[in-house]
Amino acid sequence: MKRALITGINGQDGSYLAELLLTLGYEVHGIVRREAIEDASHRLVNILHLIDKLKLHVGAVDNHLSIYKIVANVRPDECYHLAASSFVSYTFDDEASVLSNNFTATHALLASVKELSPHCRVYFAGSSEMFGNARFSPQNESTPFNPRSVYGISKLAAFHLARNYREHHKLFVAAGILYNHESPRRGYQFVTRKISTTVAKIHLGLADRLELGNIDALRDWGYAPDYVVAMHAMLQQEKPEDYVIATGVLHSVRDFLSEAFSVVGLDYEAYIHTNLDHFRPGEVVSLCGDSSKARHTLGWQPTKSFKQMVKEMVLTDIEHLERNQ
Ligand code: G4F
Repeated sequence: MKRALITGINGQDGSYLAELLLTLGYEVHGIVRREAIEDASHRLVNILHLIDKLKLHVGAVDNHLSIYKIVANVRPDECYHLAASSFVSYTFDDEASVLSNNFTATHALLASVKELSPHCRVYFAGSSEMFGNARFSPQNESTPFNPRSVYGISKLAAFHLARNYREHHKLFVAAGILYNHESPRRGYQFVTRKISTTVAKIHLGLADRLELGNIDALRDWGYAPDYVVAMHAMLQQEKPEDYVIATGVLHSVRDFLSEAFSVVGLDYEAYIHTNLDHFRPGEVVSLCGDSSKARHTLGWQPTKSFKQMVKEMVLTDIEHLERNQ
């Protein structure tokens, strides 16, 4: 039986990945913060349905000793490093935590794996934010990086570190350069979940407006459960490489709004209020991914359309709210 260790197991991607690996017969270990264990009903909500099947370890990913002890204890065959400060807006306000969480944590994990489990295969979660203000569109694995946020910079620094461990220490480290990916488990601060949950509230008479920033911003939005399939596939290849994972289709926040409100038969224009506080100082313009390499090498492809995904998010939020009313 293969043993996998997931950092960020209680997040959107971590929870879908844990489900996938359990289905494939893995022993699945995850690292969570002590606060999360103490407030499990909120902070472990994405994995509560799996909790009896998982082996959770309390630790802080940016603390070398903590990670070292967990890797020594688990001795994983595969390690998926998903934990990160990932909300781009917050990263404008708290640069030090972002750098520490995203860079130091990657170093702690790679260094521990190198010392203790050098045959372990590592997945590093890179991001389209590393391309930032990209000079070419769509972007692929050869497109030059040009990050515009501290989040993008921290991910890019960690990505280079991961490559360095691959090239100099011969560790099997594969990196996914993932574009936005959403689902009913997306954090509430991200625009898609903010919209789906507010549409659900409006439909149930619990809200009457939605405040947003730039609704003409464009994103390449995919479906999170599809993206964890790609992560796993990357670690099953003969050689560790980097892969862009994206749909290759751009939609605006306005498109998302229109689809989401149409699920409940409403016109979004009647509910939207612009809040300048939600505009970004360094907005990335039209990041769109070319995932030909992943499609060709991994046999990967998206399974759900944008429209189907938006519908699932809105309907799930309505169901959650009705259940908790
Ligand atoms: O949902 P968002 O906050 O996601 P963003 O910044 O694109 O980042 C996500 O995807 C990246 C690429 O995979 C990841 F690296 C990152 O960790 C994260 O998962 O914002 C999407 C767009 C932006 O253009 C933003 O300006 O929506 C626009 N937007 C407009 N009004 C808003 C709002 N975003 C948020 N969060 N809240 C608003 O009210």
